[in-house]
Amino acid sequence: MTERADFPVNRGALCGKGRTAPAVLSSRVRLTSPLVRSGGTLVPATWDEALDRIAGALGGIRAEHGPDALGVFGGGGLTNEKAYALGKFARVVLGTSQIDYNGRFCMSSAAAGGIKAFGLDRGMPFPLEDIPRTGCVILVGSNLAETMPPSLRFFSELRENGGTLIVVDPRRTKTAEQADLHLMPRPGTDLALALGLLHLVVAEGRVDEEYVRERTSGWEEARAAAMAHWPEHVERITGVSVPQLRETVRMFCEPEAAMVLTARGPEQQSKGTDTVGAWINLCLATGRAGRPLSGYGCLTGQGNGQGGREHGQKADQLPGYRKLDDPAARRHVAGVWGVDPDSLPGPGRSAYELLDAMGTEIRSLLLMASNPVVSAPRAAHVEDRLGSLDFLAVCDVVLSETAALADVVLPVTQWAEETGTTTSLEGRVLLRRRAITPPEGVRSDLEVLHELAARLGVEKGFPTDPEEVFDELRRASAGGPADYSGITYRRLAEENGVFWPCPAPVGEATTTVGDDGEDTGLDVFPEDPARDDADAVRPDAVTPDAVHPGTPRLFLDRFATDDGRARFVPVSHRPAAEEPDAEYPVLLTTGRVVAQYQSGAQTRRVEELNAAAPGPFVELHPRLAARLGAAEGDPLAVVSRRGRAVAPARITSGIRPDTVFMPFHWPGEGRANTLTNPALDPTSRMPEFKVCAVRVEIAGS
Ligand SMILES: Nc1nc2c(c(=O)[nH]1)N[C@H]1C(S)=C(S)[C@@H](COP(=O)(O)OP(=O)(O)OC[C@H]3O[C@@H](n4cnc5c(=O)[nH]c(N)nc54)[C@H](O)[C@@H]3O)O[C@H]1N2
Ligand SMILES: Nc1nc2c(c(=O)[nH]1)N[C@H]1C(S)=C(S)[C@@H](COP(=O)(O)OP(=O)(O)OC[C@H]3O[C@@H](n4cnc5c(=O)[nH]c(N)nc54)[C@H](O)[C@@H]3O)O[C@H]1N2
Ligand SMILES: [Mo]
Repeated sequence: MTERADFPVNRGALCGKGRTAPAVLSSRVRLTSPLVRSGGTLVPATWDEALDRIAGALGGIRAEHGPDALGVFGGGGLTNEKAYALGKFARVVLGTSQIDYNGRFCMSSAAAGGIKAFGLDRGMPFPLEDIPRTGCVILVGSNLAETMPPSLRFFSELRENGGTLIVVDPRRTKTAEQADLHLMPRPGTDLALALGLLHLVVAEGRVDEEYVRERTSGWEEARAAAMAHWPEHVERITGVSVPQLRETVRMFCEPEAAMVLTARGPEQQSKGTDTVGAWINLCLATGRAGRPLSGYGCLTGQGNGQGGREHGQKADQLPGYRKLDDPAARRHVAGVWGVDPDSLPGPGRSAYELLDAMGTEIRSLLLMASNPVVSAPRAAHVEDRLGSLDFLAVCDVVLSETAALADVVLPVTQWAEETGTTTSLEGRVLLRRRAITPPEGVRSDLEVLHELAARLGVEKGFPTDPEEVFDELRRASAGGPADYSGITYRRLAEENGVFWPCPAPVGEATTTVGDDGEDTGLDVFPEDPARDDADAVRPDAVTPDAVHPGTPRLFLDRFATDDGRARFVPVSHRPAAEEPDAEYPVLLTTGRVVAQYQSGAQTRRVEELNAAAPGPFVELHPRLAARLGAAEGDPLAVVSRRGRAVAPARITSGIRPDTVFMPFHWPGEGRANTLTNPALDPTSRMPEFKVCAVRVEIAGS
């Protein structure tokens, strides 16, 4: 793999997972033949047999139980093209409303918070390159030293330039070690923390009154809510001392510009949306949004965490970040798809709710790019529900724990083996050309969808060429919040990515480029009447008459709300869905280590990474260990209301004494998600991965 030193997102650096990715690709463990279940075991089959079996099963279940008995589950690792095609497949071919994806477990709270406040969700409204030039960054619940190692340099540069870094994390992580100030709140209390900071901002007269007046709405209510959160009260809830709260406010407010960046820590809570709202309120009250080098951003997760949430694999969404229940959006997208708007189903269940309905309302699942047996909350229950389906089909690169339960497994190509676009956390659309030849026997997800559609009676509309899919995606997104219509493969090849929104010049026909780089002469935008009635807000609502340069920085003139003002959200603190009690006295939080990726389906199959991170562990404070009589390496049983997991003790003073931490990368006995609580955020439907109550004991004693 080659590294590009000039590339702005990672500046040529690749983290350990990136460097070892080719090992995954060439590995013996790669699936290269379809598998079908026969007499209880998975046996190799031809592609035709496997595809026929899936189409037959889905068609049969639909005839018997109706289209909403067919579930579809996608992933934020899919390219934009594949995510788009999967959403279209569900609605047009299967006719089901029951589609969602693993991004629901990832950035959904930040997305919901951003839409409420700014009218738009783009992870970061500015490029990462702005970070070194701001004055202060509060990093809330991100361990980017392990989860986005190449980005760490932006924060080192920030500090070299005289800026300060504040990290909010119940653990002293590698990231927290870089900080000028480390706040260690009790898990699940970030909402109170942000409210306490806002209280002090008001009390100390640090509100940017002019900004609040001119660029926001809803301040009075939000102010009143924050004033109810006295610093001393917040100290009691969070464990962060009043002097530390004051120091945070001083560091954040004194420089001319500052940022708040959140990641999964505060977001993966049953109040994640409100928590994000509270941090945004802090930015708005201090005039730190929609101004140069200032703003709120969410640090993205998966390979295509941003693009994967824009083009319709979400339960309530149509391409271009349109709403499925918006009549104008339905008309527009149905026009592009050549179907009757009334034939499009409405919004479906969110990821966990969909998985939970398996075996009852949901009779079959088509799953692409996720491994919920390991990664879903209350995983033993999800595993049981998967087992109760009439039919499960999984497309994967390896035989994941979930694929191993399937009736049919299809082996697919992955990133370096196929061309496609992804969108970075900054909204930068990137083109990745196929770099290596896929192993014999595998097909792309696009080919799978094409073949299944044909077998289910839809011959057209599911091309296998990614560029053709992208050109349709452009049309479907035109006029929507995430407008890609002015972005072409040709531009992406020439430029260092293009930031959406990037509308196409109106009236000017754009042409597609064939594989050989020649103009095919096809009009991508024949007069499209539906473009006019899209009423979604386009942030920089200018209609370019020439090539649009893309939008690296959003909100500088106005926010994407109807009146152009950012909206304060009045929020109050509330406890986690499950608080410690006599029976379950300890808090469990979960997360990641640098050498493993997600459910580990791929990284656990790479020797170098396994050597670095061979298995699960329970991180705990020496005081808690002493109370249990546990020594380093002792097997600990962690028990919650959902189940029991066992893993060796890892004792460190870098964690709160009331909290234990487990990484979630492993199946089996040490599976952290056996324990986690599927309590959902009412808006984002995000499960509470980051807080639940447990009891810890020495296993086997
Ligand atoms: N090596 C590696 N890198 C990855 C991934 C991976 O699996 N492995 N996954 C990718 C994906 S999809 C994602 S989403 C990102 C995630 O990236 P991060 O969000 O950085 O990852 P996490 O480890 O889940 O959580 C971050 C931190 O939140 C802290 N935390 C726990 N509870 C709380 C709380 O209540 N409040 C606060 N403030 N903090 C809390 C944890 O201690 C942890 O250090 O990483 C991406 N990069
Ligand atoms: N306890 C706890 N649980 C968590 C989290 C947490 O912090 N704590 N974090 C949550 C988050 S943020 C996330 S993003 C999820 C992630 O968890 P999962 O959704 O399980 O994600 P992966 O492990 O990346 O699974 C991706 C699967 O798709 C396969 N794959 C890769 N590329 C392709 C492709 O192009 N096509 C197809 N068809 N398959 C492909 C891989 O081999 C792998 O089996 O976990 C969530 N679960
Ligand atoms: Mo994620």
